[in-house]
Amino acid sequence: MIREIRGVVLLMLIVPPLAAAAQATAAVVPVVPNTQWPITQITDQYFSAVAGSPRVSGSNVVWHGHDGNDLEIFMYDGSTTQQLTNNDYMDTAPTVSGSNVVWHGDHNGQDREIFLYDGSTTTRITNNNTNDVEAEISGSNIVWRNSTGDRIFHYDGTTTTEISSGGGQDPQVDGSTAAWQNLDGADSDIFHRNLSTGVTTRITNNGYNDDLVVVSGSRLAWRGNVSIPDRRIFGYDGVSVREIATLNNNNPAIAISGSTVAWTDEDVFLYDFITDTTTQITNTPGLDAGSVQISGSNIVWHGFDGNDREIFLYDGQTITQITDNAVNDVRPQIDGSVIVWNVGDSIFVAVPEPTSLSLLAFAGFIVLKKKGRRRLFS
Ligand SMILES: [Ca+2]
Ligand SMILES: [Ca+2]
Ligand SMILES: [Ca+2]
Ligand SMILES: [Ca+2]
Repeated sequence: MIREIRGVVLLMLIVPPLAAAAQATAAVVPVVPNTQWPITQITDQYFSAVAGSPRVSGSNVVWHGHDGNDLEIFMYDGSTTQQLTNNDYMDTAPTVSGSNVVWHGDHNGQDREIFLYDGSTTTRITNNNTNDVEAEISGSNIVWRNSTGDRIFHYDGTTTTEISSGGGQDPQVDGSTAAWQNLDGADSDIFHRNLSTGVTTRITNNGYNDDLVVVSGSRLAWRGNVSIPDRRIFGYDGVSVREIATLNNNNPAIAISGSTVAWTDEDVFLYDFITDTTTQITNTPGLDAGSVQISGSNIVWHGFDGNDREIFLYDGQTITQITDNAVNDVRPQIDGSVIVWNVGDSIFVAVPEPTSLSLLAFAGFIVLKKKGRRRLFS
């Protein structure tokens, strides 16, 4: 009892005042069939769903697949598939930013190291005797966790810097901001670092575990495990912490892009940092939505259609049901308007057909180009 009271007092002292979570507006959007997003299967190789989704940046899709001996890294560039590794060790968990791909491999069958493929050559970023894992990349900034004391490292294309000296997990990076959760001896808190200035800021300091952090520019969102069963979504706008939502479900997926946070809490919800409003996008109780991802105004997730899981896309106006089949389509990722996901051991990609408007613009461009040429040579 005394401990409980102490805990409450402590919480009141160290938690900065939070804006109350805004009431969600239910703007439940009707679902339309997919008429504009042709689907291509890009591999039917063995794909370990345990290691996570395929990842996408621009039109580049990366994944690990089995070459008959062990796992290798593959990249599909929108038309052809390239095998980036060919060795005797397990290359897994790739992620991509532009033409830069990072992953970890258990080099020479020993501990795991981080590798970078820059579009032409592959470089080993780490060289030690312990596991380097959880690599993420944005532009030329790479972050990862080393298993010795759970230290977090940053590589800027030239230099490696230790950005957490211990207790770090789940590093994320976007542009010049890194974020991660870090144990403070009692529980985990959220930290972020400006990778340009080298300044690290502790975002939370409370008596419970904060995790699942996502980052977009200087904005963050994460889950606060306030108590059992009180789980909430919090956000940081670059200046202060705000409470975004109280969850019904303990295990949300959380994503962020620009000023928008998306999460699943059985249904799909959006929060906008600028307007400070929450919108409920779906209303299918019991048909749990999961694996939400966001890029700009495009949000993807998988949801149960009553028979199996399908991929859905909300573009700010309409929900399009991307898949409609009898198999489980799961773990979508999106960058721009390119969506990737997996079905069992296979990976699929959907790229929208040019709209009539962009076809017109393209036709206009050809006409202008021809006119220009004619003028040039006449
Ligand atoms: Ca290999
Ligand atoms: Ca290592
Ligand atoms: Ca905490
Ligand atoms: Ca399906």
